[in-house]
Amino acid sequence: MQTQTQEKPKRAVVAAVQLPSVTEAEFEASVTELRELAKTLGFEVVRTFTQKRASFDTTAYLGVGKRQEIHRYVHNELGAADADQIEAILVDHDISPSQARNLEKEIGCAVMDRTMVILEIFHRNARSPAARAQVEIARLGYMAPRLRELAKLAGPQGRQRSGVGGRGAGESHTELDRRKIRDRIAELQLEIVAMDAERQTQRARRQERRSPASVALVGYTNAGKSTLMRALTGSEVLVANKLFATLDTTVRTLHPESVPRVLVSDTVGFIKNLPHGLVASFKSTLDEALDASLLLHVIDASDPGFERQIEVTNEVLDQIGAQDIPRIRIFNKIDHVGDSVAQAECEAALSAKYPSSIVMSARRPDEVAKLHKTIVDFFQQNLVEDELFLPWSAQQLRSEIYASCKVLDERADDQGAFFRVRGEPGVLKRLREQLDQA
Ligand SMILES: Nc1nc2c(ncn2[C@@H]2O[C@H](COP(=O)(O)OP(=O)(O)O)[C@@H](O)[C@H]2O)c(=O)[nH]1
Ligand SMILES: [Mg+2]
Repeated sequence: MQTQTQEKPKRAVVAAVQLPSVTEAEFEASVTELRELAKTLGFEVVRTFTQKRASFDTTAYLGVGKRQEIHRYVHNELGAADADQIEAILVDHDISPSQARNLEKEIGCAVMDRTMVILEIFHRNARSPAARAQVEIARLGYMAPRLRELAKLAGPQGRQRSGVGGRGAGESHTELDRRKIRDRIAELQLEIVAMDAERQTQRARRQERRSPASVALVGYTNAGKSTLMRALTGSEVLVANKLFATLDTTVRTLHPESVPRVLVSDTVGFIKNLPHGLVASFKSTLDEALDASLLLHVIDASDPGFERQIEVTNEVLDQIGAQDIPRIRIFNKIDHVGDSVAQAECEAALSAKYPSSIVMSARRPDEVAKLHKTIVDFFQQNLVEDELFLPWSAQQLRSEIYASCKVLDERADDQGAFFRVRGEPGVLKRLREQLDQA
């Protein structure tokens, strides 16, 4: 599990070429998404450079004029706000190793393309062994053609990619030749098959045991999952648009605490413009949502494409086997939909079309509190009422009862105390066993 990183954000610029076949809206959405993805990796994107071209420049993706402009900016000749160094240029397409190398040399900072950025996010989010293996396959698939070209291209120096991709770009893989990569992919695929079987039984076993009440936030990047997570778990310190917020521990307890205690987890976000080769690793990284007993599907109501996004999310959740997990749809960012009249209209339309959904803003504490209550209510449905008897001789268990159940009533006679409680069946069973032994 990851812990929060306190290091200073690395500064980066984003650059993108708009081809004639791409509409303004599509282009804007893709670039915005790349900026969000960069934030997830801990970059502060200080500037975005765009350019319309009939095709990508074969030498270095961007045209020569744009390259010079970025060079001047990166080297602070345009009077950038402060002299902090810009560490990377993130480009919104997949570029060839020679294009990357030329751009890197010319501008004087590391280059990451879209796939590399996404791979690094998946890498950080992959928890299960199967997800890690799947991400490694995608990474090897990404590296293989590049290694070939690099080897041809540049001899020894060409093999040294910049450090920004870190584990993402894999200097350690540069010495692997094509055959080794193919063998490694095959080996990983076999491991995944074995792990799949293992995982099914593990999951069944876990479900049998008293499964803790847990909620997973799913949805597109930028929908507000991490913001909601922080709002629901009370980790306010991290809010205020902190750049590293998304890197913090991704499992927390619902706050204020409830009976039963509810765990909330953030999952890797869906990506609008997901390169085809990354679909499998995305799904397997999302896989941890399967451990939740309730899914909160977060949707950005202010995004014009949200309906299509709902469809895609539904499809993928079905594909990973999450179709039976209860789900609540949350239309977030309602505060971001025009003025108050427009917001009211939008809310009415959404509530009519999606009857049991929640329309809200993660920025409104009263609405977050309502969502908190909805979640607690959901888990309290499963609670059962019971009566426990605590003999005077076993008073040490008294605090245990209060900690793990909701005590509705307590009365005492000369033998001990009687509690009328509500709690999870498994918890009550365990308490009874303890009381019997006492
Ligand atoms: N206006 C508005 N912005 C929000 C809301 N929720 C989140 N945001 C912003 O949307 C951006 C993406 O949020 P984030 O929680 O990182 O999204 P994630 O990718 O789903 O985790 C951030 O800049 C948030 O501050 C909301 O309800 N209203
Ligand atoms: Mg997030």
